[in-house]
Amino acid sequence: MSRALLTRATQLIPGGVNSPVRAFRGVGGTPPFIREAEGAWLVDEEGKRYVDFIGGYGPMILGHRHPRVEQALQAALERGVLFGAPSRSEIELAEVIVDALPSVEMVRLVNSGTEATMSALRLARAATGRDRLIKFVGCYHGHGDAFLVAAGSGAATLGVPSSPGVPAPVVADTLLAPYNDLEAVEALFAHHQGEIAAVFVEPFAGNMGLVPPAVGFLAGLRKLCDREGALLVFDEVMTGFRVAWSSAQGVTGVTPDLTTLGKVIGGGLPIGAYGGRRDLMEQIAPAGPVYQAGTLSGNPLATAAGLATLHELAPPSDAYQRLDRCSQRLAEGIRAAAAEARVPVVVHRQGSMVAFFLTSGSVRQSADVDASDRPAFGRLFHHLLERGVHLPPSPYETLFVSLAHDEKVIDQSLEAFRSGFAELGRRS
Ligand code: HOZ
Repeated sequence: MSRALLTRATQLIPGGVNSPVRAFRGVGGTPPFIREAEGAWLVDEEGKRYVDFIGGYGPMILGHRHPRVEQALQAALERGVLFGAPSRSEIELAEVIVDALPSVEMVRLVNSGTEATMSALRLARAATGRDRLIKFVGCYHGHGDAFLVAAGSGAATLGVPSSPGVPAPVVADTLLAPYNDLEAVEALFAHHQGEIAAVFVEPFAGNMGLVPPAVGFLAGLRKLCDREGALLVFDEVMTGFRVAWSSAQGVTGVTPDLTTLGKVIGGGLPIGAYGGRRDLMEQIAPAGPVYQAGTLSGNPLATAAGLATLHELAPPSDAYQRLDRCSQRLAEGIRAAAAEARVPVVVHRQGSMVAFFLTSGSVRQSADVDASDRPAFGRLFHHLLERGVHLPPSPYETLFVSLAHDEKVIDQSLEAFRSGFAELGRRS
């Protein structure tokens, strides 16, 4: 059935999918077409059930069809889906964000993470009067032209980290450094004195698997930006309200000038946001001259789903402790399963984000992920899929655990990991 649907989809939609990584190019084979989802489970068109570690690529932190989110959506639906005029729920969502993230004094809602980072870049350039930016190889900040250089996620999976159609002059101002390499950043600042508007970074890189910042890396970026008059922009589209209520900036204790958000703050509906210091955000139109707009921005359904999701996560709830416990069980279980089969593996976890790399070396930057055994990842992926465990189909993506995952679901998944690693072990 999925094969027939893919054939039909491919006639109409490029590659049969509306986002490249869904096409399984990194692992081969045919993606199951998903008919519905509930809690920690996806159900395909044939009725086969899968433990879901894709989590919608991050937003589904409560699991699928959470009753509180459904009620909020139902109520919002009854009030109307789009006003083209200001509404109360936009303020309420902004209040929650500003309250949780002290670095964010003002926030603008947009429709996707891509929009958020593009807009933050425009603001950074306007505020500093400089054009250049630094980004890290393997970090992914959406598909905006300026960021589509050495990008992670689907771009890395497909081997097109820098896309045709992006004019050379547009990326001439995008400077690259390896993730976790402070010296490389220092050298770029030295070489381009007074020219760099901003450093964009995923504080926990989640688009090359999951790669944590080395000790002192983010604090070092903060220091360099302050010294050189550049802005530090944390891309927390993935990590925002995912790794902790205080997000990556709270966990690391490093304060960015601007933050981009998305995913969790929309509870599964399309949303993005960027925010930061008041003096910067007041430069955005109509408060200031930096233009950015959107017909659907602050959409009532997205704000309703986002608010309901955030209310479930907000302190004093023990949501993050519960997410931590389950995710730790998964991470430790993967490590143990690989060790039992003598398959070299590196496992990283931050809150409910988990990644594993089939390699014996350490993983500090995207070149380390490139060097991992990607064909073996593909074999393990399909072994798991057959047994009803659906990982994101690429070693450049992160697994997401939700509050709907419990010990039973994790243990069931680990059973499949154990047999999968055993098979890999037998082949090597
Ligand atoms: N940042 C998301 C996961 N790496 C993007 C998902 C997608 O490209 O579909």
